[in-house]
Amino acid sequence: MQLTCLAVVLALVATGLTSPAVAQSLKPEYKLSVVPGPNTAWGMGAQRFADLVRERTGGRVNIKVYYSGQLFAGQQTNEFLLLRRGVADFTLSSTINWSPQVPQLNLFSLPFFFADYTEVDAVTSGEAGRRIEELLGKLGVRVLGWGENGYRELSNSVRPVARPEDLRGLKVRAVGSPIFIDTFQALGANPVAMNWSEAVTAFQQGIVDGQENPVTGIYIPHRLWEVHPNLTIWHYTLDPLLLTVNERVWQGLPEDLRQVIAQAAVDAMVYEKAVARAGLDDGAALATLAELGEQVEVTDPLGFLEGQGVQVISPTSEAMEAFRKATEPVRAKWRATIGEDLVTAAEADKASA
Ligand code: X2X
Repeated sequence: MQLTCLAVVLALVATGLTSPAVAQSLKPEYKLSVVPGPNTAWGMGAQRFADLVRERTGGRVNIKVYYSGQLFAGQQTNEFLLLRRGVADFTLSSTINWSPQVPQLNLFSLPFFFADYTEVDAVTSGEAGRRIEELLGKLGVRVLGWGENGYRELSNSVRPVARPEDLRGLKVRAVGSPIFIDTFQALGANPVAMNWSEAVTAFQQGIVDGQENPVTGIYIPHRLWEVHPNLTIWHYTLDPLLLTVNERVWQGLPEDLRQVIAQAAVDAMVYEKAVARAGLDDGAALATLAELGEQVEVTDPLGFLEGQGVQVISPTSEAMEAFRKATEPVRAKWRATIGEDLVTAAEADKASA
Protein backbone atom coordinates (compact mmCIF):
# COMPACT_ATOMS: atom_id res chain seq x y z
CA MET A 1 0.00 0.00 0.00
CA GLN A 2 2.69 2.41 1.08
CA LEU A 3 4.70 1.50 -1.95
CA THR A 4 1.73 2.20 -4.21
CA CYS A 5 1.34 5.64 -2.64
CA LEU A 6 4.97 6.34 -3.12
CA ALA A 7 4.74 5.26 -6.73
CA VAL A 8 1.79 7.58 -7.30
CA VAL A 9 3.63 10.48 -5.70
CA LEU A 10 6.70 9.78 -7.77
CA ALA A 11 4.61 9.64 -10.92
CA LEU A 12 3.00 12.94 -10.04
CA VAL A 13 6.35 14.55 -9.36
CA ALA A 14 7.62 13.25 -12.71
CA THR A 15 4.66 14.83 -14.52
CA GLY A 16 5.06 18.05 -12.59
CA LEU A 17 1.64 17.75 -11.00
CA THR A 18 2.85 18.24 -7.46
CA SER A 19 4.79 21.36 -8.38
CA PRO A 20 3.51 24.51 -6.67
CA ALA A 21 1.52 25.33 -9.82
CA VAL A 22 -1.05 22.75 -8.79
CA ALA A 23 -1.66 24.39 -5.45
CA GLN A 24 -1.98 27.76 -7.11
CA SER A 25 -5.57 28.80 -7.26
CA LEU A 26 -6.24 32.47 -7.60
CA LYS A 27 -8.25 34.26 -4.95
CA PRO A 28 -11.34 36.11 -6.13
CA GLU A 29 -9.94 39.25 -4.51
CA TYR A 30 -6.51 40.31 -3.28
CA LYS A 31 -6.52 43.03 -0.65
CA LEU A 32 -4.12 45.96 -0.89
CA SER A 33 -3.83 48.29 2.09
CA VAL A 34 -2.97 52.00 2.09
CA VAL A 35 -3.09 54.55 4.92
CA PRO A 36 -4.43 57.72 3.25
CA GLY A 37 -7.31 58.36 0.85
CA PRO A 38 -7.72 57.80 -2.91
CA ASN A 39 -6.89 61.34 -4.07
CA THR A 40 -3.33 61.32 -2.69
CA ALA A 41 -0.30 60.36 -4.81
CA TRP A 42 -0.07 57.31 -2.56
CA GLY A 43 -3.69 56.28 -3.13
CA MET A 44 -3.44 57.01 -6.87
CA GLY A 45 -0.30 54.88 -7.13
CA ALA A 46 -2.01 51.98 -5.39
CA GLN A 47 -5.01 52.21 -7.70
CA ARG A 48 -2.75 52.41 -10.74
CA PHE A 49 -1.05 49.18 -9.66
CA ALA A 50 -4.40 47.43 -9.18
CA ASP A 51 -5.62 48.68 -12.59
CA LEU A 52 -2.45 47.63 -14.41
CA VAL A 53 -2.55 44.18 -12.83
CA ARG A 54 -6.19 43.66 -13.74
CA GLU A 55 -5.58 44.84 -17.32
CA ARG A 56 -2.40 42.87 -17.91
CA THR A 57 -3.63 39.63 -16.37
CA GLY A 58 -6.84 39.82 -18.36
CA GLY A 59 -8.82 40.18 -15.14
CA ARG A 60 -7.40 37.03 -13.55
CA VAL A 61 -5.80 38.92 -10.68
CA ASN A 62 -8.23 41.27 -9.01
CA ILE A 63 -6.65 43.61 -6.45
CA LYS A 64 -8.92 45.81 -4.39
CA VAL A 65 -7.42 48.87 -2.72
CA TYR A 66 -8.55 49.46 0.86
CA TYR A 67 -7.96 53.14 1.57
CA SER A 68 -7.67 55.08 4.80
CA GLY A 69 -6.33 52.22 6.89
CA GLN A 70 -9.63 50.31 6.67
CA LEU A 71 -7.95 46.92 6.97
CA PHE A 72 -6.41 47.78 10.32
CA ALA A 73 -8.96 50.19 11.77
CA GLY A 74 -6.65 53.14 11.32
CA GLN A 75 -3.91 51.66 13.53
CA GLN A 76 -1.24 52.41 10.98
CA THR A 77 1.71 51.10 12.94
CA ASN A 78 0.06 47.63 12.91
CA GLU A 79 0.04 47.39 9.13
CA PHE A 80 3.22 45.36 8.86
CA LEU A 81 1.96 42.75 11.34
CA LEU A 82 -1.31 42.41 9.49
CA LEU A 83 0.45 41.97 6.16
CA ARG A 84 2.57 39.22 7.67
CA ARG A 85 -0.53 37.54 9.03
CA GLY A 86 -2.23 37.76 5.65
CA VAL A 87 -4.97 40.24 6.60
CA ALA A 88 -3.65 42.26 3.64
CA ASP A 89 -2.14 40.50 0.62
CA PHE A 90 -0.44 43.59 -0.78
CA THR A 91 0.36 46.98 0.70
CA LEU A 92 1.67 50.32 -0.44
CA SER A 93 3.26 51.43 2.79
CA SER A 94 5.25 54.26 4.25
CA THR A 95 8.53 53.21 5.85
CA ILE A 96 7.40 55.27 8.86
CA ASN A 97 4.45 53.03 9.65
CA TRP A 98 6.54 49.86 9.64
CA SER A 99 9.50 51.22 11.55
CA PRO A 100 8.12 50.29 15.00
CA GLN A 101 8.52 46.63 13.90
CA VAL A 102 11.41 47.08 11.47
CA PRO A 103 13.81 49.50 13.18
CA GLN A 104 16.09 49.67 10.12
CA LEU A 105 13.36 51.59 8.28
CA ASN A 106 13.98 54.54 10.61
CA LEU A 107 16.85 55.27 8.25
CA PHE A 108 14.47 57.46 6.25
CA SER A 109 13.27 59.28 9.35
CA LEU A 110 16.72 60.39 10.45
CA PRO A 111 16.27 64.16 10.58
CA PHE A 112 18.00 66.12 7.80
CA PHE A 113 19.66 63.03 6.31
CA PHE A 114 18.59 63.42 2.64
CA ALA A 115 19.65 66.70 1.05
CA ASP A 116 17.84 66.13 -2.24
CA TYR A 117 15.94 63.66 -4.42
CA THR A 118 19.17 62.45 -6.04
CA GLU A 119 20.36 61.22 -2.66
CA VAL A 120 17.02 59.60 -1.92
CA ASP A 121 17.07 57.73 -5.24
CA ALA A 122 20.67 56.69 -4.73
CA VAL A 123 19.76 55.07 -1.41
CA THR A 124 16.50 53.38 -2.42
CA SER A 125 18.05 51.97 -5.60
CA GLY A 126 21.46 51.38 -4.03
CA GLU A 127 23.07 49.06 -1.53
CA ALA A 128 21.02 50.31 1.43
CA GLY A 129 17.78 49.75 -0.49
CA ARG A 130 18.91 46.26 -1.47
CA ARG A 131 19.67 45.40 2.16
CA ILE A 132 16.25 46.62 3.24
CA GLU A 133 14.58 44.44 0.60
CA GLU A 134 16.62 41.47 1.75
CA LEU A 135 15.74 42.08 5.37
CA LEU A 136 12.01 42.35 4.64
CA GLY A 137 12.28 39.23 2.50
CA LYS A 138 13.53 37.32 5.52
CA LEU A 139 10.45 38.53 7.39
CA GLY A 140 8.14 37.11 4.71
CA VAL A 141 7.49 40.35 2.84
CA ARG A 142 8.54 40.88 -0.77
CA VAL A 143 9.24 44.39 -2.04
CA LEU A 144 7.91 44.84 -5.58
CA GLY A 145 8.72 48.51 -5.96
CA TRP A 146 9.64 51.78 -4.28
CA GLY A 147 7.33 54.78 -4.42
CA GLU A 148 7.28 57.95 -2.39
CA ASN A 149 5.13 59.86 0.03
CA GLY A 150 7.62 62.73 -0.06
CA TYR A 151 9.66 65.23 1.84
CA ARG A 152 7.81 65.93 5.04
CA GLU A 153 7.29 69.65 5.51
CA LEU A 154 5.98 71.35 8.63
CA SER A 155 2.67 73.16 8.76
CA ASN A 156 0.89 74.90 11.64
CA SER A 157 -1.88 77.27 12.57
CA VAL A 158 0.02 79.47 15.03
CA ARG A 159 2.98 81.24 13.43
CA PRO A 160 5.54 81.04 10.66
CA VAL A 161 8.35 78.67 11.67
CA ALA A 162 11.64 79.85 10.22
CA ARG A 163 14.09 78.75 12.93
CA PRO A 164 14.16 76.28 15.84
CA GLU A 165 13.00 78.91 18.39
CA ASP A 166 9.74 79.29 16.47
CA LEU A 167 8.88 75.66 17.18
CA ARG A 168 9.11 76.06 20.94
CA GLY A 169 5.99 74.82 22.68
CA LEU A 170 4.09 74.08 19.46
CA LYS A 171 1.90 70.97 19.69
CA VAL A 172 2.85 68.97 16.62
CA ARG A 173 1.01 65.82 15.59
CA ALA A 174 3.37 63.02 14.51
CA VAL A 175 3.02 59.32 13.73
CA GLY A 176 3.32 57.20 16.87
CA SER A 177 6.85 56.16 16.05
CA PRO A 178 9.47 57.06 18.66
CA ILE A 179 12.03 58.76 16.40
CA PHE A 180 9.49 61.50 15.62
CA ILE A 181 8.86 62.13 19.28
CA ASP A 182 12.63 62.39 19.85
CA THR A 183 13.07 64.77 16.92
CA PHE A 184 10.33 67.20 17.91
CA GLN A 185 11.39 67.15 21.53
CA ALA A 186 14.96 67.95 20.45
CA LEU A 187 13.53 70.90 18.51
CA GLY A 188 11.70 72.18 21.58
CA ALA A 189 8.21 71.34 20.29
CA ASN A 190 5.53 69.35 22.04
CA PRO A 191 4.96 66.23 19.88
CA VAL A 192 1.64 64.40 20.05
CA ALA A 193 1.49 60.84 18.68
CA MET A 194 -1.69 60.28 16.70
CA ASN A 195 -2.94 58.05 13.90
CA TRP A 196 -3.64 59.65 10.56
CA SER A 197 -7.25 58.43 10.82
CA GLU A 198 -7.82 60.93 13.64
CA ALA A 199 -5.38 63.61 12.60
CA VAL A 200 -7.38 65.68 10.12
CA THR A 201 -10.26 66.12 12.60
CA ALA A 202 -7.71 66.99 15.28
CA PHE A 203 -6.31 69.74 13.01
CA GLN A 204 -9.79 71.08 12.31
CA GLN A 205 -10.64 71.15 16.00
CA GLY A 206 -7.33 72.75 16.93
CA ILE A 207 -6.40 69.87 19.25
CA VAL A 208 -2.88 70.23 17.89
CA ASP A 209 -1.15 73.26 16.35
CA GLY A 210 0.82 71.60 13.61
CA GLN A 211 1.81 68.52 11.67
CA GLU A 212 4.39 67.32 9.17
CA ASN A 213 3.54 65.69 5.85
CA PRO A 214 4.43 66.03 2.17
CA VAL A 215 3.03 68.96 0.20
CA THR A 216 1.66 67.16 -2.85
CA GLY A 217 1.35 63.84 -1.07
CA ILE A 218 -0.92 64.91 1.80
CA TYR A 219 -1.08 68.67 2.53
CA ILE A 220 -2.75 69.66 -0.75
CA PRO A 221 -5.08 66.65 -1.26
CA HIS A 222 -6.33 66.95 2.31
CA ARG A 223 -6.70 70.77 2.03
CA LEU A 224 -4.59 71.27 5.11
CA TRP A 225 -3.87 74.86 4.06
CA GLU A 226 -7.33 75.67 5.36
CA VAL A 227 -6.27 74.80 8.90
CA HIS A 228 -2.49 75.33 8.79
CA PRO A 229 -1.66 78.41 6.72
CA ASN A 230 2.03 78.42 7.76
CA LEU A 231 4.17 75.99 5.79
CA THR A 232 7.89 75.47 6.35
CA ILE A 233 9.80 73.84 3.50
CA TRP A 234 12.61 72.27 5.46
CA HIS A 235 12.91 68.77 3.89
CA TYR A 236 13.59 67.30 7.32
CA THR A 237 12.75 63.69 6.43
CA LEU A 238 11.34 61.83 3.44
CA ASP A 239 9.26 58.69 3.56
CA PRO A 240 9.50 56.29 0.64
CA LEU A 241 6.60 53.94 0.00
CA LEU A 242 7.12 50.21 -0.35
CA LEU A 243 4.84 48.29 -2.69
CA THR A 244 4.85 44.87 -1.12
CA VAL A 245 3.24 41.45 -1.14
CA ASN A 246 3.07 38.74 1.48
CA GLU A 247 5.56 36.07 0.33
CA ARG A 248 3.07 33.22 0.80
CA VAL A 249 0.58 35.02 -1.42
CA TRP A 250 3.34 35.60 -3.96
CA GLN A 251 4.33 31.96 -4.00
CA GLY A 252 0.67 31.07 -4.55
CA LEU A 253 0.64 32.94 -7.86
CA PRO A 254 1.72 31.22 -11.07
CA GLU A 255 5.12 32.25 -12.41
CA ASP A 256 3.81 33.96 -15.56
CA LEU A 257 1.45 36.13 -13.52
CA ARG A 258 4.19 36.99 -11.05
CA GLN A 259 6.27 38.45 -13.85
CA VAL A 260 3.37 40.55 -15.06
CA ILE A 261 2.60 41.78 -11.53
CA ALA A 262 6.25 42.63 -10.82
CA GLN A 263 6.41 44.77 -13.96
CA ALA A 264 3.07 46.43 -13.14
CA ALA A 265 4.50 47.33 -9.71
CA VAL A 266 7.55 49.00 -11.21
CA ASP A 267 5.43 50.91 -13.75
CA ALA A 268 2.88 51.99 -11.14
CA MET A 269 5.63 53.32 -8.89
CA VAL A 270 7.17 55.38 -11.71
CA TYR A 271 3.77 57.04 -12.06
CA GLU A 272 3.22 57.40 -8.29
CA LYS A 273 6.61 58.97 -7.70
CA ALA A 274 6.06 61.42 -10.53
CA VAL A 275 2.71 62.48 -9.02
CA ALA A 276 4.36 62.89 -5.60
CA ARG A 277 7.21 65.01 -7.00
CA ALA A 278 5.27 66.97 -9.62
CA GLY A 279 6.34 70.60 -9.49
CA LEU A 280 8.71 70.01 -6.60
CA ASP A 281 11.78 68.69 -8.40
CA ASP A 282 13.82 70.00 -11.34
CA GLY A 283 10.99 69.27 -13.79
CA ALA A 284 11.73 65.55 -14.23
CA ALA A 285 8.46 64.45 -12.59
CA LEU A 286 6.25 66.59 -14.83
CA ALA A 287 8.24 65.34 -17.85
CA THR A 288 7.62 61.73 -16.78
CA LEU A 289 3.90 62.41 -16.43
CA ALA A 290 3.83 64.01 -19.89
CA GLU A 291 5.55 60.93 -21.33
CA LEU A 292 2.92 58.76 -19.69
CA GLY A 293 0.19 60.98 -21.12
CA GLU A 294 -0.87 61.91 -17.59
CA GLN A 295 -1.52 65.22 -15.90
CA VAL A 296 -1.84 66.49 -12.37
CA GLU A 297 -4.18 69.26 -11.32
CA VAL A 298 -1.52 71.31 -9.53
CA THR A 299 1.74 71.71 -11.44
CA ASP A 300 3.24 74.43 -9.19
CA PRO A 301 2.28 73.33 -5.67
CA LEU A 302 4.04 76.10 -3.74
CA GLY A 303 2.75 78.81 -6.07
CA PHE A 304 -0.72 77.31 -5.80
CA LEU A 305 -0.53 77.40 -2.00
CA GLU A 306 0.68 81.00 -1.94
CA GLY A 307 -2.36 81.79 -4.06
CA GLN A 308 -4.46 80.23 -1.29
CA GLY A 309 -2.91 82.61 1.23
CA VAL A 310 -0.37 80.17 2.66
CA GLN A 311 2.83 81.64 3.99
CA VAL A 312 5.49 79.39 2.48
CA ILE A 313 8.72 79.65 4.46
CA SER A 314 12.12 78.54 3.22
CA PRO A 315 14.48 78.75 6.20
CA THR A 316 17.82 80.49 5.60
CA SER A 317 20.96 78.35 5.45
CA GLU A 318 21.87 79.53 8.98
CA ALA A 319 18.47 78.44 10.26
CA MET A 320 18.82 75.08 8.49
CA GLU A 321 22.17 74.64 10.20
CA ALA A 322 20.50 75.38 13.54
CA PHE A 323 17.78 72.77 12.85
CA ARG A 324 20.47 70.26 11.91
CA LYS A 325 22.50 71.02 15.01
CA ALA A 326 19.52 70.74 17.35
CA THR A 327 18.76 67.27 15.99
CA GLU A 328 22.33 65.93 16.06
CA PRO A 329 21.68 63.87 19.23
CA VAL A 330 18.68 62.23 17.51
CA ARG A 331 20.81 61.12 14.58
CA ALA A 332 23.51 59.89 16.93
CA LYS A 333 21.04 57.88 19.04
CA TRP A 334 19.11 56.39 16.13
CA ARG A 335 22.12 55.37 14.04
CA ALA A 336 22.68 52.61 16.56
CA THR A 337 19.05 51.43 16.48
CA ILE A 338 18.97 51.44 12.68
CA GLY A 339 22.34 49.72 12.55
CA GLU A 340 25.68 51.35 11.85
CA ASP A 341 26.21 49.12 8.79
CA LEU A 342 23.00 50.18 7.11
CA VAL A 343 23.53 53.89 7.81
CA THR A 344 27.09 53.65 6.49
CA ALA A 345 25.84 51.88 3.34
CA ALA A 346 23.27 54.65 2.85
CA GLU A 347 25.96 57.30 3.29
CA ALA A 348 28.08 55.55 0.65
CA ASP A 349 25.05 55.42 -1.68
CA LYS A 350 24.50 59.15 -1.15
CA ALA A 351 28.15 59.94 -1.80
CA SER A 352 28.01 58.04 -5.09
CA ALA A 353 24.96 60.00 -6.27
O1 X2X B 1 0.33 59.48 9.14
C1 X2X B 1 0.96 60.16 8.33
O2 X2X B 1 1.45 61.26 8.61
C2 X2X B 1 1.18 59.60 6.94
C3 X2X B 1 -0.15 59.59 6.21
O3 X2X B 1 2.08 60.40 6.24
C4 X2X B 1 1.74 58.23 7.11
O4 X2X B 1 1.04 57.26 7.05
C5 X2X B 1 3.18 58.10 7.39
